[in-house]
Amino acid sequence: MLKRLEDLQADTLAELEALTTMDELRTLRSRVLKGEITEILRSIGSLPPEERPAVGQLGNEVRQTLEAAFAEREEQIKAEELARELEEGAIDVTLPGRPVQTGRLHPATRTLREVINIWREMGFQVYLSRDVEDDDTNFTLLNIPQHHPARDMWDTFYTTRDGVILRTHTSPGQIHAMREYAPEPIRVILPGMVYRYEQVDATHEMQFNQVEGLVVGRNIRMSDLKGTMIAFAHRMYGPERRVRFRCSHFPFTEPSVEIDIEGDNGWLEIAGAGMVHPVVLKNGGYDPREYSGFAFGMGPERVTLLKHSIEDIRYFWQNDLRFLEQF
Ligand code: FA5
Repeated sequence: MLKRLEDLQADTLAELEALTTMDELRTLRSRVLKGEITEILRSIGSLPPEERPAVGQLGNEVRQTLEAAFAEREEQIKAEELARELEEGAIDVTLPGRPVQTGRLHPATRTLREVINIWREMGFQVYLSRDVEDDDTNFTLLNIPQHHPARDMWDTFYTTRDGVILRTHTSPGQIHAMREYAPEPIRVILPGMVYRYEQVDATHEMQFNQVEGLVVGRNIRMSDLKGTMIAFAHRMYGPERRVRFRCSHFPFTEPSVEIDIEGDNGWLEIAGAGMVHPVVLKNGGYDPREYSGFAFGMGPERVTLLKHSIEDIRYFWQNDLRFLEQF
């Protein structure tokens, strides 16, 4: 029995020296201290009485020695594990950082915001109007009766609901704004998407933004319209930029003009405009004998084409990163 105790101590100390992890140490500790030694000490009762004191004494000594050895080895292993963790998890602070991929605003959104800000600085409020319109507001109330040939100016996306369409321009918002504010004076812009069943080419898209402008008050004149549009062009493109007004026709303005701005690729039409037609003022709730107004509708995508000398409007919605990343 004494020999068994001595062997157990020697073997355990050797195993303790060899193991390297806390898990192994815990397994060994419970096997030896809770298992084998306890078993030996319990069996003392079955020994001849004269052997019992020696075995009991050695048993206790071995247990104390091993407990101390386990405690000491435990400290060592914990220190080793900590050192290993620190080494493996070490951060090399001299490595170059990984670049964070950030998105940016779409060039069309950026110009739209720039355009809106210029109008805001010039005293215009933003008025949001709906994308889905009824035929009346998009056409009839804007002095474009049913079956009138002027409807052909805007190729329309119809819905399955009778009379419900996608707005072909932001001008129907004029009616909503006037009906909300009449008879107060108005100075608003109405930005938003418009939709046209259009033959797509370098300057025409099916879906594009417009920024409508509407000013209504007493004594608003054509010269106010011209001065305002020139002031916008100069704020957007610089004071040297040339602007020209061409006679045109829109059923909801009289007289009507189209506004071109000169760019690297020649003149580009960026807006239609004119003095609000008396019929439209009346439909909006203003007495045309007392009130007058001007309105315009510009295409911010066209404004962007001009600003960055982009040759084709189709780049905007093709989602080609080589194009988009340039902005
Ligand atoms: C209109 O839509 C009129 N509602 C504008 C208006 C408002 C006139 C108020 C008078 C008073 P037009 O179809 O020309 O007009 O379009 C206005 C502007 O939108 C154009 O000058 C152009 O800048 C832009 N635009 C028109 N069609 C397209 C298209 N297919 N793709 C991109 N931009 C377009």
